[in-house]
Amino acid sequence: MTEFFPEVGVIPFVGSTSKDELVFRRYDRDKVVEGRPMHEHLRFACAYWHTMRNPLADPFGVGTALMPWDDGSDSVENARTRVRAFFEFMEKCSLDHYCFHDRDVAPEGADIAESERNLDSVVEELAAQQDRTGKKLLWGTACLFIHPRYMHGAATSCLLDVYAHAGAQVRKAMDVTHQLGGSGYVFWGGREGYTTLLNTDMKRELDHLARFLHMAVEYKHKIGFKGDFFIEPKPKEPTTHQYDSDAAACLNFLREHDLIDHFKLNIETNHAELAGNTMRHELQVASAAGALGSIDANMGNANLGWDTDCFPGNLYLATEIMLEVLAMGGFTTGGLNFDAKRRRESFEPVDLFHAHILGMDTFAAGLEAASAIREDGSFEDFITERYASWDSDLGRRIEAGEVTLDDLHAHASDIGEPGIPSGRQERLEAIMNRFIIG
Ligand code: XLS
Ligand code: NI
Ligand code: NI
Repeated sequence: MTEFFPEVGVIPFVGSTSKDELVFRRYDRDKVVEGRPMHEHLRFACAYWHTMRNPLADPFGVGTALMPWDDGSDSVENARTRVRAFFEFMEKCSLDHYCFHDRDVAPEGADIAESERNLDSVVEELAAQQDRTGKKLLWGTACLFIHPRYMHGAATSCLLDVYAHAGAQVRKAMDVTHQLGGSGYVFWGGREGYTTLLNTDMKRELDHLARFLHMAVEYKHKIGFKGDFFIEPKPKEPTTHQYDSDAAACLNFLREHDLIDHFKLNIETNHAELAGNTMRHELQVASAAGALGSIDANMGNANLGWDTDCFPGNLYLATEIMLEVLAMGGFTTGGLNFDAKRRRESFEPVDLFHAHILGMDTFAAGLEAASAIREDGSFEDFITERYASWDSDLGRRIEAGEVTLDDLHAHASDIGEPGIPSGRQERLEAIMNRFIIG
């Protein structure tokens, strides 16, 4: 157990009064909240690409991350060693799930056959480590954005041959996700968008994307994969405009192309922010459509307009997120995936622990605050009261579609000018603070 991170042991829960570091103050995995243990509510997942493969480079400087377990080569053996380091990290940090892209875990080969052999070898190691530790795969995915062949898109490429390569890669990534018992499979269209409309046939690209997703649904049934399919919205970066720009755009696309029954959404906080939406807005849009599947739990930086993928340390945000998760009755196949990277200056292995502890304690506190808010009922009562006029006979008939504009005209003429109550926003924000400050 001490081979890769000898300087850190299993992170214990010590409670909120402790001033120790490398401990959980709020994440008490078996503590029951609203009838279920914390770990079942939160379903934390560790992102392989950030934890094991992110060198912490930025556009101005090389990677800084120290990874003493990694020999820096592209060998399959090195890839298998990383898997063992990763599982030791998850064990020490009490992370029950993980997520990966095919190319994070195994090197791409000279052709498809070699890439698949490489992946199979690493998947063997992943399966062995899952068996040893009881950790589970939350979702798998295919990386359709790093290789130069995807510069014009993958499932939206102008080139059929590239589209075929993307199909081959997704097919294999689904196979291994199924093999590893993954509970979901994510489609994030990193290059599915455009940088200029001067060279783009948008309608044709979107139709191709829809056909691609239909093929994936067919393949899912063919291999008997029972997990959920998730689409992850993001408005921009790397392309100027990404087709899956936000939750509403994704839902519209899925409905238009008869895919709505086969997909849910994986909502990422930083992507919501880039789309100019709040995270809570995105979650409610998805939830209202019965399509809130999973969450990439990170956050942006208000001063930087790009995907900074910061670890989520914002209690207010975590509380809002957990309010939405609890309101939909909790996750089923999804969870909270830390799609987050340390800052470039936090380059030591121990910083991986500090970062995940920050995220886990923040969400544990958010869960408890959200549960207390629900028990208190102030917001629910306020909203019920705010819409109370709709509980009248006329309100019910409008909602049932039984009322005409003539009826509204008659009613409005009868009652005169309506009395208008305050929205009380600042009062409600103060109530929210009460639960967060404690
Ligand atoms: C990038 C995305 C990516 C997906 C998985 O911005 O968040 O990491 O979660 O492909
Ligand atoms: Ni993500
Ligand atoms: Ni992201």
